[in-house]
Amino acid sequence: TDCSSHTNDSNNIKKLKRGFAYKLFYQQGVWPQNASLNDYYLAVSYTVRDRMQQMFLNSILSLQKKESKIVGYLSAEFLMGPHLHNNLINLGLYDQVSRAVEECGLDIKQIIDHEEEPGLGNGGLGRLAACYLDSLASLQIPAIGYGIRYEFGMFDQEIKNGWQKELGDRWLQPGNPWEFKKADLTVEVGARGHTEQYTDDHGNQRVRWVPGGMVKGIPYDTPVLGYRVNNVNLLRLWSAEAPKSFDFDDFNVGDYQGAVHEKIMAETITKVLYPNDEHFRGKELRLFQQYFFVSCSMQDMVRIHLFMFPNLDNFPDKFAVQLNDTHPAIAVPEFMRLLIDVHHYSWERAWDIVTHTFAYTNHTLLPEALEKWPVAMLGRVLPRHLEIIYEINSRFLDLVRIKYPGDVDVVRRMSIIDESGERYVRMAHLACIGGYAINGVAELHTRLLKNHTLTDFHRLWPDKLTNVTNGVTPRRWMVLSNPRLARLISSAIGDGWITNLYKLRELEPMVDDPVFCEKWQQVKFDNKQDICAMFSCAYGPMFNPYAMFDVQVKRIHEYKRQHLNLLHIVNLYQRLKNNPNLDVPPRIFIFGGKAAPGYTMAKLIIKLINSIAEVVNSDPDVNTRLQVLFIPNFNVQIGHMVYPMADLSEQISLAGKEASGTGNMKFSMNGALTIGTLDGANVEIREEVAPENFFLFGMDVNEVQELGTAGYDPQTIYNQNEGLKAAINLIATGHFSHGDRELFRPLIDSLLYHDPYMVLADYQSYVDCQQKVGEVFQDTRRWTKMAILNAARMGKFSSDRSIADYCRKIWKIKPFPVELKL
Ligand code: 26W
Repeated sequence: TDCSSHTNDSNNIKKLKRGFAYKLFYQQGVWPQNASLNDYYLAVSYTVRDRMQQMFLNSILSLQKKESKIVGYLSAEFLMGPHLHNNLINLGLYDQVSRAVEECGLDIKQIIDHEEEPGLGNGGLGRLAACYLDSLASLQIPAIGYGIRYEFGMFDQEIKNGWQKELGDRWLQPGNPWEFKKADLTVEVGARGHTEQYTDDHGNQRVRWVPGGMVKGIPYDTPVLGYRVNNVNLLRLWSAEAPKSFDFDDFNVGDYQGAVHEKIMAETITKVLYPNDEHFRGKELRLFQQYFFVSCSMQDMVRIHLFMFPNLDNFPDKFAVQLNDTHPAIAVPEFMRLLIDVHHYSWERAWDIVTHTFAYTNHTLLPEALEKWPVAMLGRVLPRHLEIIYEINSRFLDLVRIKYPGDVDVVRRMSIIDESGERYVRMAHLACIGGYAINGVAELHTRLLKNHTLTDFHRLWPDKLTNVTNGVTPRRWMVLSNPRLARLISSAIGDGWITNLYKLRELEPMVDDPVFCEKWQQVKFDNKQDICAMFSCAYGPMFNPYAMFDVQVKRIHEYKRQHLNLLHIVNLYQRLKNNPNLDVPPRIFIFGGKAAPGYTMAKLIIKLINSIAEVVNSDPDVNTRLQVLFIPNFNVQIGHMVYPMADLSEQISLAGKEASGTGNMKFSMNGALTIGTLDGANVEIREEVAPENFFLFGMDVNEVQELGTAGYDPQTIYNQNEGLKAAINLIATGHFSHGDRELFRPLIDSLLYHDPYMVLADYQSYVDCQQKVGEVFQDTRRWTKMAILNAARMGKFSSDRSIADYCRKIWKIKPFPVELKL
């Protein structure tokens, strides 16, 4: 059989090569000798895509079976990352395609790296949606991810003179081989206009919305493979187009300019992803983006449902619709409108269907991130929806009044309309009221939702709010990005861990096997060397793979406290300058992440990182033991390199601010130890790996709260802590800015006079903890044991577990394996 599988292999490789040549010739229109790398990337991708079609079409067929319930995952962001590599892994074709490509005289890595990643998300929330699509397919749960096909995704970041510069992300330019345009599934979406009452043919009083304008929504489908299963799910992204471009007859008689203008206006709707993470801005175009994709998606699900059933009575049995944060919460009034105005349901029956359809995931506690649209704006853009929201609210508040007689304050607090000043529609309230389930994304986060942010809703409906702790997919974040580690693990315990991450526990006894431990260290070392080699092009051969790689990659935000990390670096720099014999291991501090273009303080933090790097890296007194590196343009692709090479993972947000974090999980799975606060999922990670394998520092949520009410004064701390004072003063006096004392003043002043995220309060605890980290790192055997135990205990943080929780607790849906028939 060995021999026959070998001939199968070589047969398949022959077929793959023929596939490449065919695609080059017929699809790309080039001879192999004239083909560019892009031609080859496309030819290989189309060949691989063909291998998915059988499963894809059979899966679509099975969606149309009455027995299977479908998850509709509504998300304004899907940060998928590159497709080719992932699809090769999920198909089990990596080795064969790699050899076929090699026999064409090319390198599979080159081809894989050529892909322009679809960065249609800001960070955590968008990447979570992508991990969940992977797990849904792998667990054989029928699902459609619905979102927006932004023409420009997350901006590309360049660092110029230490500052962030934003460049447009033209990801579709080279051609996207993974999507199918489905022109025949186009839908129409209205905007603006007015509503009117009328009497229908049967004498019923009805309302209709007469939109002022229409746009077309065109779906583009991307297949989402599961890991070694036949199930292929669907990512359906909507693109906006003008309805009758260049048709001058109807409205714009002979008005060429006007017609073109209308077309341009329509197409701006899906032009660009808003790059603001955790900060709400009430931009009208953003509101319409949200409504646009939600309306397209709801119409699409209704169409699918009516293809199988005579009416929408049983819609909630067929679809579980998840709202990924409040960005798609306008789905609640939109579905009411479709049911009442279009399908002529009564309010009561429509409400019953709606409230058995939606479930809402909350991803943030930051007040500035909560979406609230000015009533006037919402009424202008979506007049019918505002009426429906008012009616939902009025009926809901009646219920509240009956539950809490005489309590006018609770009515004011729970109302969908915020009437404390200018009137706003609170989207979180709409999502809570319009669905049957609400969830937070980590135990601590859910507890805080229950006790603070959503406490009134929790009191009203005690069973509605539950926790589903986030997870990440081990396919992309281990198998794909860390092949050395994946091979080592599989050679020790088999490869069952890839689909059942709890199996990593079988690694625990290996901590006493010195050979295994050495191999583990070698993997980490090789991963570190890879990245050193990569950066030697840009920086010269300065990075030392024996140093500790201390990494913080995530969006740049004050609550995540990159500047706390910096204060420690400056302190270490001063100690090294003062004492050349200081007994600390060499360390490279690595940062990566994007700042929202309008977030001045975050951009200043990036400048400070690069300024410190400039001084420290060129100072021969310290630069053999302390280096700082800012990796530009952190995205999924760079994440593939970063998580596997890290020794230390920085998860240092102020307790109570990070809803969950998911980078923390990716690091730990790849054998990094965490220095972190008791925030988000750090709490559960520490619980799983055991306290002795986690570097904990800082205040917990209660202490943060107590300090806040007692009155927090950062200046007192500054005055009482010599090391801290010296570090801040060094920055303030212009040591890292060529003597310029003004440059970093806004940051320094913010720390000294406000310090909203209590950086100074946690400073000493952080520095002390970092001291301990350094000591443990010098004991290589101990560090390695801790690292292995971290990875071994990451079972809980597979997105497979998260999705299984959603299925059981919220969606009430079971696996539905796809069978292949020709
Ligand atoms: C409207 C402005 C805006 C835009 C994006 C507000 C909030 C967001 C996202 C919800 C921000 C986000 O990505 N939140 C992150 O979600 C992750 C997945 O649950 C969590 O792990 C992170 O802790 C949370 O910050």
